[in-house]
This record gives sequence, C-alpha cells and structure tokens, in this order.
Amino acid sequence: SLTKAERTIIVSMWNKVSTQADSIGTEALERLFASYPQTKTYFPHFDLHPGSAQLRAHGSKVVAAVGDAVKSIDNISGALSKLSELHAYILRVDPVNFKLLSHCLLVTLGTRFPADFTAEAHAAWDKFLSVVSSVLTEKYR
Ligand code: HNI
Repeated sequence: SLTKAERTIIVSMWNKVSTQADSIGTEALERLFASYPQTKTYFPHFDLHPGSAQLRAHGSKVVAAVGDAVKSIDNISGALSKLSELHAYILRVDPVNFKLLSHCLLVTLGTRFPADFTAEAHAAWDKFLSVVSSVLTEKYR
C-alpha cells in the first residue's frame, strides 16, 4: 500500500490537478483511444472523436472517480466499491486495459505539470493508479 510520503505527494498534487480535472480526463481518454485503439471496443455506443461531448463527459467522470480515491486515500476500496462492481459485473473490462489508461493518465499529468512530475511524483502516481486499478478489478473472477 501507499507510504505516507506517497500519499502526501498525491494529495498535494491533486489540488492542482483538480482545477483541470475535466480536460485531464478528456486528454487521457484521447490518448488511450489514439495509442491503443483496441480499447475503443468497450465504447461502441460513444462518439470517440477527439473533443466529442461524450468523450468529455466520460473523461470528467473518470477523473472525478480518481478524485474520490484521492479524498479517501486511506480507504480507496471503500470509496470505489460501487464502481468496482460496475466494472467487474456489468462492464467486464479486461484488466489489462487499466494499465493502458493509467499510463495515459500519467503521460497527461507529466506533460501538464512538468515541474511537479519528478521521478518521485511519477512513481507515487504510478503506484496510486495501480491501487485504484486493483480495486476496480478485484471483484473479477
Ligand atoms: Ni470506467 C464507466 C471510472 C477504467 C470502461 N468508469 C465508468 C464510470 C466511471 C469510471 C466513474 C461512470 C460510472 C457511472 O456512470 O456510474 N473507469 C473509471 C476509472 C478507471 C476506469 C476511475 C481507471 C482508472 N473503464 C476503465 C477502463 C475501461 C473502462 C480501463 C475500458 C477500456 N468505464 C468503461 C465503460 C463505462 C465506464 C465502457 C460505461 C460508459 C457508459 O457511460 O456507457
């Protein structure tokens, strides 16, 4: 689990991230669909063109959920339990895709906040997103 130092980095950087939450979510999804087009198969009902209203709405929901995890950083699985059931039982997203989205979120954070995105911050976000991903995939069987 996350060390105290890692939690401090995430929580303090979140104050900046949250001011651009919607556009960060949108950019991460645009990167996901551009670099890993196979992930588009989960969204056959969406218009996935860059900047589309559905893409922006979904990007904003994804980052809001990441924010819920930040706010409950000591109880991430409690904070995301409903979302975990949705991804496991209803959406049935293959867990490999969580690594791809986490990567795209990292790249987005790194390009938007280059001064904050030290190797230490990168590692903390990588670990945090892997905890979030584990929570969202832990109910799979
Ligand atoms: Ni995910 C719906 C959060 C990873 C495919 N997803 C959501 C919703 C949130 C969310 C929030 C909206 C729930 C609601 O409406 O009640 N998803 C997250 C988070 C991550 C994640 C925090 C990882 C960090 N989801 C993924 C991945 C995929 C994915 C990796 C597939 C590539 N998610 C979906 C799909 C939906 C979804 C599909 C339903 C979209 C819709 O509205 O029909």
